[in-house]
Amino acid sequence: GTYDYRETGLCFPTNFLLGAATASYQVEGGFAEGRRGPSIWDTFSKTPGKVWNGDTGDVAVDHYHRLEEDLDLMKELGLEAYRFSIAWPRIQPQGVGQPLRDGIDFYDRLVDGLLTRGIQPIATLYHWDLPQALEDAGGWPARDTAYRFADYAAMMGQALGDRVATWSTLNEPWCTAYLGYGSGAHAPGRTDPEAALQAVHHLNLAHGLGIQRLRETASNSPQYSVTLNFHQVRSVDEYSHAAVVAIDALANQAFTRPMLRGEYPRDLIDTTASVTDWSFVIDDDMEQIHQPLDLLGVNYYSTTTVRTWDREGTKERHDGHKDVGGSAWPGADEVEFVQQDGPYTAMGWNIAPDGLEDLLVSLHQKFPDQPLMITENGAAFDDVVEAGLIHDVERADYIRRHLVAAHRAISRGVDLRGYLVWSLFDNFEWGYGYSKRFGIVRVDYETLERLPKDSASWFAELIRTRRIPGVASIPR
Ligand code: GBH
Repeated sequence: GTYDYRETGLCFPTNFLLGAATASYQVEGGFAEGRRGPSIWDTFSKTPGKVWNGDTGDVAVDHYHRLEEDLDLMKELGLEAYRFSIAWPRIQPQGVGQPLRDGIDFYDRLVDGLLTRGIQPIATLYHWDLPQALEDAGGWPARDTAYRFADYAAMMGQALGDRVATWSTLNEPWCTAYLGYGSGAHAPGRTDPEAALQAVHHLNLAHGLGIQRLRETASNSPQYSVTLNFHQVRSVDEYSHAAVVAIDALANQAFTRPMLRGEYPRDLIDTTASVTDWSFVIDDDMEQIHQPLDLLGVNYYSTTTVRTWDREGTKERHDGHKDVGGSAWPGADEVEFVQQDGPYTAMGWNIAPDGLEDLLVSLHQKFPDQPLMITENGAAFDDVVEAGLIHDVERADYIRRHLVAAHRAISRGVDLRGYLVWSLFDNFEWGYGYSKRFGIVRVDYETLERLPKDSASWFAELIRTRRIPGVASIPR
């Protein structure tokens, strides 16, 4: 589009929640504390060649040992909400059996520490750190993992259900299924297209069962949600409609349709016909999955552009995940991923706030009664420390433009309840280890010192004034 999203001064209502997000394996460290069991990410990151530089989450940003300091920092920034995830292997080291007291205690202290500081706890049950023992028993392609997840959800509901403001079952099941079992770029690093689709279904089932078990155990009235990473798909030419349909089905509708409508769409069945007949969908699975949600969490970073594959083979296939062996797109063999126009972040992802506006509006059109929340948005850039300060103007500008996009979506009728920046801290960026920094707060990986970047001051000013500040006016 022609609109550049650099408006300043737009105002958000006081009930529009502004906060930040992290995830357990990316920040906690303390990998052997309290009899925590190994997760698939411990195994994966310790397998040579899987993560940049051999980095692991053993220490991460040591949030496990710096909880009080980090809570104080959140308070100083004025965060209204903090989205964190619970490390399943801290609660059940083998993925089954009685919860560990130490694990529960840690999240008890986190939730209480947030509440004392007036910050809403938004808890995600699963942000990719599956107990290794459950992977050994088959992982997400195995139906039993969904039942294990439901038991774990009930345990957490029992432990924290009196205080958590918002529960989210899963973070980005797309990544778990397709990067974990399809492309192999994420733990557990399998490359089996049918296993990826079995994982899709069992993640959906885990979500539905988990919501039901949480509801049974809650003693106040929390909100229930899930977070999905949508692909805002565009095509390059008029012949590529089929490619858009296939990618939209695999990326988006594979989750939204069962969760919000209780069905798998025809487009998904057709796209994956060469891979599976979906005979692992049994009994009343679709009813179990279809549970009302108070919020649908939207993670958004960039857009995706596709073209129907040139069958003469003259064009080079561009797929961000091809280097790791498998495909992240089971059955979509005729889809070519096209290099998109810049500017780009340090991840090489294109910056496109109009994609966020389009995505929010289209979700609202498809699911008109469904309240939405942006549960992740942010950017990695190569930060430079100058005289003890980080003038990360590009990151502040990225966040600013996406907030303008969110504001425009609201004015077009979207029921959008909040915006959480990814991430509060620089942290373990999965396959990229510590080489990519998404934080509004810098972490020095030698000393583990925290240093708020200019984007943090900018974000704090937004929360204080409820108006989108200009980026040039970042307080120094
Ligand atoms: C989120 O994943 C995660 O929830 C979070 O833990 C992570 O740290 C954060 O974002 C930043 O990565 O790969 O070239 O095809 C986002 C994962 C990013 C996957 C964009 C799809 C599409 C571009 N998504 N990606 S490409």
